[in-house]
Amino acid sequence: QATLATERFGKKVIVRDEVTSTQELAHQFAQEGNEEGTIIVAEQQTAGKGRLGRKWYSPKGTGIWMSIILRPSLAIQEAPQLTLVAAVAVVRAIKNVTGIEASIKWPNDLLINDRKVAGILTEMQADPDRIQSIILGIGMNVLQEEVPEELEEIATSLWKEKGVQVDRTALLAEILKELEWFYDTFLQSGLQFIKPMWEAHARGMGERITARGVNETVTGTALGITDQGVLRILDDKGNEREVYSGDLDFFHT
Ligand code: BT5
Repeated sequence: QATLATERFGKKVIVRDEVTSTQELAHQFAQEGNEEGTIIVAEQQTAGKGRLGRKWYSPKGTGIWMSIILRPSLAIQEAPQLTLVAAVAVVRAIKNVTGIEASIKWPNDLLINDRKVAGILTEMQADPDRIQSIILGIGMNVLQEEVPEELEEIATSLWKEKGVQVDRTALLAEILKELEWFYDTFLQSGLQFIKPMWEAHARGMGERITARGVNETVTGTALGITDQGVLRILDDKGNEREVYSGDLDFFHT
C-alpha cells in the first residue's frame, strides 16, 4: 500500500502477474489511446528486454518491472534525453527510500558499488515528424538474494547491497513522484537544469573511459554531457568527440 504524490503518473496502473515484457504491453496500451502516465507493472517478465535485443532478467516477485506511457511534445531527436532524465529521477528515488547513493553509468545504467541495480529502456513510436508515444521502461533489482551466475560480477539488488527488504510499492510510488517532477521540469526548461545533477551522479566523468557507440568506439577522458545529453570525450589526439549512444567501459586504475 502506498499513496501516490503524483498528478498524472500512475493515475492508471495496470498490474499483471506474468508478461513477456511490460514494454510490449505498454506499446499496445499506448496504441489503444491510453493517456500519458499510464503504467504497466508485472511481477515477472518472461522476455524482459534490454537495449539492442539484449535480455533483461526479471524473476518473479523480486523487482520493479515497469513501463510508463509518455506523450511528450518533443522533437524526435530530443527523445533520447528522457533516458538521462529518468536516470536522475530513479537515483533520487533510491536515495529517498533507502539512503543509498546510486551512480549513473551513461546512458541508462544505475550502479551501486559498481554493479548494476537498475536499467532504463526508452522506445519510441513516431510518425516521420511527430512522436506518438514513448514507452519508458525501468527495471530494478530489489529483493533478489542471488543474481544469476552469469551476472554475478555485474549485477546487484537493493537487498544484496543493504540487507533490507525494501517495499516495492513504496519505491515505485517514489519513482513515479520523482519521474513526474523531472519529466515536467525537463519539458519546461530542457536539460540545462538537470544536467549538473546528472553529472554529479555519473560515474567516470573526468576519468579515462571507452565509449562503444553504434558506429564508432572512442577512448579518452569523459568530459560530461552536452545540453542535448550527448557524451563528450576528449580523445587521445586532443579532439573533443561526441557519442550519442552506446556502452561505456571504465578503466580501473
Ligand atoms: C537495460 O538494457 O539496462 C534496460 C533494461 C530495462 C528493463 C525494463 S524492465 C521493465 C521494462 N520491460 C522490459 O522488457 N524492459 C524494461 P542494457 O543497457 O542493454 O542492459 C542489458 C544487460 O544488462 C544485459 O545484457 C545483461 O548483461 C545485464 N542484465 C540483464 N538483466 C539484468 C538484471 N536483472 N540486473 C542487472 N543487469 C542485468
